[in-house]
Amino acid sequence: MVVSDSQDKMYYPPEDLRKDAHVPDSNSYLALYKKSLENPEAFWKEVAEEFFWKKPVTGPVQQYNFDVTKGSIYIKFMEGAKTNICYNVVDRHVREKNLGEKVAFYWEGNSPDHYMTITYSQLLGQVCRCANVLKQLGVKKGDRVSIYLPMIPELVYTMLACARIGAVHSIVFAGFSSESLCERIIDAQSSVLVTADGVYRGEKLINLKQIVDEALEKCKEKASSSINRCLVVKHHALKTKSGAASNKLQTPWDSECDVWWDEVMRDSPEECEPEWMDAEDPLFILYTSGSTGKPKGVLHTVAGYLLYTSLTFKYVFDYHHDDVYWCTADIGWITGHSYIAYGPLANGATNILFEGVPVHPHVGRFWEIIEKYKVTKFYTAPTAIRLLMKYGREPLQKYNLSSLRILGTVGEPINPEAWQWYHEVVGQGRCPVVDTFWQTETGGHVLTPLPAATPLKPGSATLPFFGVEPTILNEHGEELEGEAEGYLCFRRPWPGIMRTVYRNQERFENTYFKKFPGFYITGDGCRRDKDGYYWITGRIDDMLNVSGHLMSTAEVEAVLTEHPAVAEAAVVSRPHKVKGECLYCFVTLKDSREFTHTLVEELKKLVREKIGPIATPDFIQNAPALPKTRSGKIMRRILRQIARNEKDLGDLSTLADPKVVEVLFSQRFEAA
Ligand code: 6R9
Repeated sequence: MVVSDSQDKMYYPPEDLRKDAHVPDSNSYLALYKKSLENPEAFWKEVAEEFFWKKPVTGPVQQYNFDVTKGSIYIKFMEGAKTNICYNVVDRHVREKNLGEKVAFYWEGNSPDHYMTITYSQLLGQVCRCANVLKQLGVKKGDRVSIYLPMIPELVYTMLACARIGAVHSIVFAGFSSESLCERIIDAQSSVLVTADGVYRGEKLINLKQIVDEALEKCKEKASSSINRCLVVKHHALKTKSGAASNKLQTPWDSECDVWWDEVMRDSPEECEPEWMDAEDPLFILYTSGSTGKPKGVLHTVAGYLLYTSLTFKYVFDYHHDDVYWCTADIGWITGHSYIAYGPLANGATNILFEGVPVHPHVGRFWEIIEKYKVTKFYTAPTAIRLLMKYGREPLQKYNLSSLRILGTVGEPINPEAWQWYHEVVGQGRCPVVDTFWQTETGGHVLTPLPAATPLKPGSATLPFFGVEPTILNEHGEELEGEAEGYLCFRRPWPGIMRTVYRNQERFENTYFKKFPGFYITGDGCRRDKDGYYWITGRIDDMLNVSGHLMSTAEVEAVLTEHPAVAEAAVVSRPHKVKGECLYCFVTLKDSREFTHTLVEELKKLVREKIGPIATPDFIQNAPALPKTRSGKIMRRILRQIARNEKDLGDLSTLADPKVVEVLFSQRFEAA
């Protein structure tokens, strides 16, 4: 790889990659990009030709309104066409492409002793069986199904089964607490919940069914629970070698509601006609943190999501038939939905489904798996890279990583140090690193390099994908030309963008379209450099990004103030070597309450229980008072500076009581 001498180091695509790449150079990228903006109808129609349509599109390919001042926001692609996404990502390969025997998934369990292979034909059989089971449990087109499963094949079967019968899946990451699960079930009004008895995450055994039962109990307390049936997978890897179920796990059971997966799947037929859906019918809901604290149910629809995840996967990872692709995300997040399930399957790719964690049973697990399956395309998060960097080169040197051709990152800005390490140590200098910027809301990559076409700059997500028109706005909503920094927005939709917030169109419009009429606002700050490259500078709202997971400060504050000793709480982010950002919390106690170690532990536990382990605060500082404006607004900017030990606080004149700051500074935590 050639490195230019300019101030921004550029990394040029390796020659051998360009030979058979889909987009082999920057001119081809520019020509296609131009076409995608100038003639989106023709561009997306051509992409759609790859897929099966029960009824082709006859009207316009895209219709939208992005301007709140002109009426309600809507986005439609291929409306009126009929298709089924499950048919396209599974049946099509078996029936039309003769790929039935091709491996769809290598499943690799938490323990290296547990693994299995699933071909496209086997996938089709299991998905159909599961679809018939769901029907038998009363699920109909349009109904919601909540899924709370670890990274096991049944998770993929269930989501595709929903898509097959036209049910809307709502997957909840199986690390979320019962409280979070309950909130998401109530919002989605799901009629069926699919879960497992338990799972090992590293050394730790988690009793999922118990968490589910607590969640359902809470649902009943808060509203009448919508869940009629709970389908429970017996996680076979939990069985001991002798075949007996692990005695460590007690699975609570309610025979009126609960059904064992194995029992109903056994007799379920392997044939199931797909439900032919309108292009704009809902496909899934996925909850993402919102700045008011309550999660937003991001809604994606059938055809646009299929076209977009399929095309981004093909181009961004320069997918070829003999690739072995691995994305280390969990399907509970959007990255797993788009780039473990739908995108790769739409291309008929061979994919790895990994249940474990990077450091179990040893810190070389990722590298071991890459060697074992000869992975060619590898996609992970900066937080994982930073974690593995800590162990140095040695764990990698034990394994053969020469199969790797392209590396990808997602989830948060990648610091140049981690980028270099990923490129030099993991990719041995041979593999382009595609830094893909996108969101749950965007459905797929929106700013990203194409590995054979885009020269790279470490830390930049580079240039827009086809159909995407980014722009940078200042505080007054003026579009900035050339080199600039401000709010990252988009001027028009692409097929994969969300359609609404489930059952809350108003929140959809307020969150993404109100601030700057005519634009979708991402919530991220961004700089465009002299070469037109985009650099994400981080969230500009009250959101935090811990290990690639987005959460809102308001959500954590709300939990902290639930504790009887806490009067007020303010949460800010502080940079963290591995997690990117971590939670630094200031709590003001009620009179007569004492700030003790026990209290700190109680508060951490509360957050873990209410939100989940990913939200566990790293620091909780006693704040006799919080810095506030005269109108009573907490000045988070100042708290952020205290947490980061930035002494130059600038203008404090709006503070009601400047002395507060000194006190907080004197008690701050030093680096961990
Ligand atoms: C896919 C995903 C979205 C937020 C997004 C931004 C941050 C994601 C990034 C990135 C810089 C990248 N983000 N990818 N920041 N560079 N390559 O992560 O979706 O969980 O909804 O988070 O993550 O802040 O707005 P989601």
